Amino acid sequence: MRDQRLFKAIDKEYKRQRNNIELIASENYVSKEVLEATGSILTNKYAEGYPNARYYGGCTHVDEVEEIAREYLKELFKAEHVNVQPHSGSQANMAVYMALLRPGDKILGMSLKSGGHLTHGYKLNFSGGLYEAVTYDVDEKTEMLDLEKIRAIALKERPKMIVAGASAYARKFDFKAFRAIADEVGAYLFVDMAHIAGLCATGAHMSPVPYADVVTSTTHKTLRGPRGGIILCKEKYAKAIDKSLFPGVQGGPLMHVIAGKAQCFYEALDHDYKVYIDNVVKNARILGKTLEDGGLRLVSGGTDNHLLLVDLRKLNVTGKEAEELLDEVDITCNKNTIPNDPQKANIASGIRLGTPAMTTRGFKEAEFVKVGNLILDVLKHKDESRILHMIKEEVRKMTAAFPYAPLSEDYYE
Ligand code: DSN
Repeated sequence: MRDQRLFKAIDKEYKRQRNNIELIASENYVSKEVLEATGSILTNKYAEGYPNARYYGGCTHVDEVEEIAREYLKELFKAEHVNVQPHSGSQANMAVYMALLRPGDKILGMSLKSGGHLTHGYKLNFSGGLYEAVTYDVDEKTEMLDLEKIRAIALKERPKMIVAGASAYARKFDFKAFRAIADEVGAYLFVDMAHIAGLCATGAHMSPVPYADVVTSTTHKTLRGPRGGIILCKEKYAKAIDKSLFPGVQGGPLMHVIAGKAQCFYEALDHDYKVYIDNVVKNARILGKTLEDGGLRLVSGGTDNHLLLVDLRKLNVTGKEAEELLDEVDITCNKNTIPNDPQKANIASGIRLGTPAMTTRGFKEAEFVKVGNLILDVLKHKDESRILHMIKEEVRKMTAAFPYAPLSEDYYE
């Protein structure tokens, strides 16, 4: 017996995902197989504990599932130890803090306004409430991280942990340099690679794994898996991390999601995934160039990864307006503050755009040039409904040519 209201809502969301150009930098489209594993009967099983040490009977087969996930993840990142149970990136991060720190200890992370994440010390998040959080910013002029400045802050503040990673930063992290700073001040180095995990896996970005004490990630961004988190660490922290996540932070693991993660890691080990990530990066560059050629400014002057932070002030449009205007023509993105933004966070002067999702759909450079021009047209003709209507039709044509149909139509209706 299906609840009609519920399945209609799912159907509408399916159609939105299918029809829209999806440019949210932290989203992606999973494969049919990831969807099948995540939607499998494993959702019925309780399995508190870890393989071969569970608190429930009947765990033989889910043990196998979790071992497969662990094996692939270790191989993907050449990690000494992994934990595939975090329900989310935030819970993975919480487990890391709880394993290595005591409340009141000092952490040094990238500020939210420079592109950092809530869990890197934001005052309204547990990380800023339980720990004494100090932050580093991007340089005012270059809008990039300046490792010398970060070193100076670390030497002054003497944090117990340095956090590297971001949600809205288009440039590379020098994890080796972060390691050197952490060593100089006797701090742990914790890297949250959630956004760039796919790039780190394939070599399109320096991997943090050899340098960091602990690394976390989500699995649904560039990694293209189900929503969830993971932790990778040096063997010497394995026990503390595992204990901190369970029973410290979580109870029963989501075995169906762990199965989805295993399938995702399996796919990421394939050569095609490397080609995909290379295309994600190429596509971000060309999208950025198209927007710059059309008169917009990119924060930091470009991108090295899968995302772009676009300053809209030249066109006299706020981030909120742009997000809404683009939504009207079925282009999905999110407003985002830019460094030293004169606007509040809920208005913002910029948008964040990412190429992972549409690259999965098969968009290449030519399509991203077109997408860039459509975005420019929307922003330059925001009051001309006839033009906006034409753009929406163009968007529909483009997404119809690169379909997303992981399951049969019947499933959704
Ligand atoms: N909220 C995520 C993002 O969109 O970047 C980070 O966890």
